[in-house]
Amino acid sequence: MTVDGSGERVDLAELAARLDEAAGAAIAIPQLAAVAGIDVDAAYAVQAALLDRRLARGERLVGLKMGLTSRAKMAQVGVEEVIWGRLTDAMWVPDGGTVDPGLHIHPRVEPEVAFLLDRLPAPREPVGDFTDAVRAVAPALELIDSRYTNFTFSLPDVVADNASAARFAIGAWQPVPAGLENLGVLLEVDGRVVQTGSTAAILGDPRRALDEGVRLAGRHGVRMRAGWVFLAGAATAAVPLRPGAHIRAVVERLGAVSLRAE
Ligand code: OOG
Ligand code: MG
Repeated sequence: MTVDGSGERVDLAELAARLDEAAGAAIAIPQLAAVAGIDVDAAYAVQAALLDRRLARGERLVGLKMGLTSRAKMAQVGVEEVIWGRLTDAMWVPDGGTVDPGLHIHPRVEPEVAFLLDRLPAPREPVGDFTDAVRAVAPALELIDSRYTNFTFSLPDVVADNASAARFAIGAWQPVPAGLENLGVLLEVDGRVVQTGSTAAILGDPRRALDEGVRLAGRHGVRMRAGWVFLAGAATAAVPLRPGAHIRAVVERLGAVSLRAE
């Protein structure tokens, strides 16, 4: 697969291979978008090629994640655009499960809200009736791990890198609670609160993240399906995942989800 970004022909599959190998070896690589001359659209094509490599290994696409839907996250990484990425079954850690930080480059964790999707409208239409679109809601933790040196990237770089997706855990699913747009969120490390926020930090209302996801993924021909998981984006900045740490995210009225680092 090639594009003519700046007159040069760029092999998008080759860029995907570099990112995939960096993730597999847990060794950071330099940013590649500027050198390769790829824009955001080409970066989403790299992301799709990265998913193809996972599917070829037998992984299954189970949903989508949003990224940079809160000011705290945008400020942390210096990229001011909402992005999205793909989630596979291999990234899913059971609630209370263990992850090995040594399999990642510089893993960070962040508290999120997850939706279990139901009937979604066509990509060009607003989600409208959220109760039709979403079967259940849960507290979630995302473990992100940029494949780039120093966790530093441009917008096309982070898009190509599947929005830094690495692992995620989801707590117990439950009915959509009243006041979803303003629930308190805590991130705890070893029982100590290290970040506090609100679901309001996620585009003013995490439901808006679903609208954005339907729209943005739709632009690239991806239509969300019933049964998929959707991560609305972190409500606070992410914190480094240290070996041995016990991580817990608590969302008011939704309960908690946890994972442990080996
Ligand atoms: C990009 C991914 C952002 C979120 O929830 O905002 C993200 C990054 O911070 O590396 O997952
Ligand atoms: Mg996230």
